[in-house]
Amino acid sequence: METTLILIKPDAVSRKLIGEIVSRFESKGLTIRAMKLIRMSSELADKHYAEHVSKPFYPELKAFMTGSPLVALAVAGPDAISLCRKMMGATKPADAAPGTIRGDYATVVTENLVHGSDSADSAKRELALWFTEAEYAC
Ligand code: DAT
Ligand code: MG
Repeated sequence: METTLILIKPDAVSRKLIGEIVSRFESKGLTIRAMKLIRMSSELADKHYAEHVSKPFYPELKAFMTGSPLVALAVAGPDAISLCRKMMGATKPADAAPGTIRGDYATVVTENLVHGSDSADSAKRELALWFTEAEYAC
């Protein structure tokens, strides 16, 4: 059993895709352990995207992620980390396979609808930034 951090990004919230995206994870058989609609602060963006802060696309990414509310979820299940990444599709929507969230609903890389932790270490680090352990415990 694993728990991963999923963000339903501001573009998905604006486009009223929260229900569609949550429904995909639930229909797959994963469990939503915690969920909140929240505006990402500047400080949280820098921590969450620590690996990207020095990259040329970071200012645009940060402005997008902090510009309006998003939904943060703790999602649990067998192999939840890799399973959710597979269901999200490739980072660039043009490379994302049909049937994935990005493949079905996104067109540009910044506005690619969802974030999902990419490894067990990332999941642990990212979950701690967004939730207390008590919030997503069984
Ligand atoms: P992922 O979200 O698939 O884990 P990532 O961690 O490499 O991808 O990048 C984080 C986000 O940053 C990604 O969802 C969209 C944005 N991004 C990544 N590469 C980019 C690029 N070359 N140009 C613009 N935005 C980019
Ligand atoms: Mg990533």
